[in-house]
Amino acid sequence: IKEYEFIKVETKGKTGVITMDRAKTYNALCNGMIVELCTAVTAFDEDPAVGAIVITGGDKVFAAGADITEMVGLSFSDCYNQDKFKDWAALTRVRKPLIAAVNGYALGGGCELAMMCDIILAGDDAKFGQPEINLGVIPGWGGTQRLVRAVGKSKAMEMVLTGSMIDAKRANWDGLVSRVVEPEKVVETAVALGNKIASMSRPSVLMAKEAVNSAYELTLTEGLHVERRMFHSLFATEDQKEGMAAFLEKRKPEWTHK
Ligand code: CO8
Repeated sequence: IKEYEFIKVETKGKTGVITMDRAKTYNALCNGMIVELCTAVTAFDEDPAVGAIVITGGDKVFAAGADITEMVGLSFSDCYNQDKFKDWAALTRVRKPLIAAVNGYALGGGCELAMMCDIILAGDDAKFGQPEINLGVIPGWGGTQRLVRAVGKSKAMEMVLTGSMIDAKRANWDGLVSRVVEPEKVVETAVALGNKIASMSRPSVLMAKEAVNSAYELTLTEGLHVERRMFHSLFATEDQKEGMAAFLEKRKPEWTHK
């Protein structure tokens, strides 16, 4: 595993774990950290020994957003000509499930990073918000789009227009997170979830993620079509034969991931 400056990377079982590590700035997402996150996530995506990926900031904080010290002096053309932050798109091209394990603040780009993941687990101390309006800008990494899809227009509007935060309980009610656990259990719960997913047949997992994500992009008719074609195609795998045979023989399946 290569050396990183702003993140720590390890493997726990079959789950790749990426921990943001800039505690002094509440894990503010500097350009270097963004590049490292994308590199580490892509490396895990390509590693056949890994079946799921957890992104966390550890027990205290997830991330307080893009690094404001790096943005304060930018001009319009700095942002526009370089298409600043386009690298983030690498995270949304990952095929393996990404789990965000969130404690403390997930603000601005931190909240957007969590929303780029497939599942968000939160500690009961977690706080989510899009405070960019307080800085004279708006969310720029998908907050105005993914938050609406997660919690609906009215709640997303209130958060984006006022910069107000919601706590873990609200985020759970609103459907932004899948579950809330004790803060010190968030990372281990995310890893356990990652290992559970990684223990399934890999082609089914990848197709399940792709099919669910289609729901964000397609009409219902097209989405159902995509799902059905994927369902059909899984009958070409050895794992479908094994999974169904194992059920009927009342034993655990042994996946070949083929
Ligand atoms: N960037 C840089 N430094 C930060 C950031 C940040 N986002 N957040 C916190 N820090 C630093 C503080 O400056 C401070 O540094 P120092 O010790 O040197 O003074 C240190 O972290 C501790 O912060 P506070 O003293 O403020 O600690 P508090 O406990 O009082 O408050 C908060 C913690 C609530 C997290 C507070 O720091 C805060 O509000 N931070 C900013 C949150 C924010 O506005 N985030 C949005 C940033 S913009 C963004 O993410 C846009 C992404 C899309 C861009 C795409 C463009 C195309």
